[in-house]
Amino acid sequence: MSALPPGQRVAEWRPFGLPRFAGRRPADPGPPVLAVGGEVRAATRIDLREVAYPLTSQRSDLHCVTTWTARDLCWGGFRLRDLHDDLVARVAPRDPQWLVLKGRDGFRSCLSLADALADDVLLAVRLAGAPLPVERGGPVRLVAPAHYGYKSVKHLYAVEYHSEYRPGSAGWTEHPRGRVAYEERSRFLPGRVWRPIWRATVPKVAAVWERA
Ligand SMILES: Nc1nc2c(c(=O)[nH]1)N[C@H]1C(S)=C(S)[C@@H](COP(=O)(O)O)O[C@H]1N2
Ligand SMILES: [Mo]
Repeated sequence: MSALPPGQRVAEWRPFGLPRFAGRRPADPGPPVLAVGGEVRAATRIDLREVAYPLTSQRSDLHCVTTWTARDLCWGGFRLRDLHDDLVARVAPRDPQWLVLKGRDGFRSCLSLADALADDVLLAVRLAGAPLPVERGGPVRLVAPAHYGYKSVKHLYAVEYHSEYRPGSAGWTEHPRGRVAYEERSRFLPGRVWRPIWRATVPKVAAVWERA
């Protein structure tokens, strides 16, 4: 197994987010259909039950910015790059630099397009050999293993192209790139300094989750 990135600790596979989202579940997870829009000439919808992109599987770790890591998760799904390649001509994004990703619980994030086109960025529809359960972000979620977990939006229903970075639900605390290898946990302070600050939020999020 690969080494743990700086500042991370192995944890049990645990569901997590920002405190205000930890207790939420989408009332209706809905079908695996994505609305594609933003700064485009023509918006469209993609039904993932009908696409011809190759289904791929991968084992990867999930690194939450609060310093826990869930190891060796076996995802199945489509490469985001295949979706992008398919879409570019159809929606004609004007100056695509960033993707805004939206989840049905109201959570959203923003990933640079360059990062989103990496081999290991998936639209996951399966986990451990079964359809992705709603607790893990079903019916479809993003998986971006090289980035902190806040980029891996669960219950994904919309993908938008934008020319500029738009902060997600974590606001200014979300790093625009959020690369784990560079410990881009947040802005303004080095990642090392953010470790204990983020870690201190864990009990609160855990309590909210337990109650939900
Ligand atoms: N829709 C949605 N996606 C989300 C979140 C959320 O609260 N809502 N939390 C994010 C955070 S901070 C992390 S660490 C991962 C956790 O994924 P898991 O619940 O599968 O462990 O989901 C990310 N995606
Ligand atoms: Mo997280």
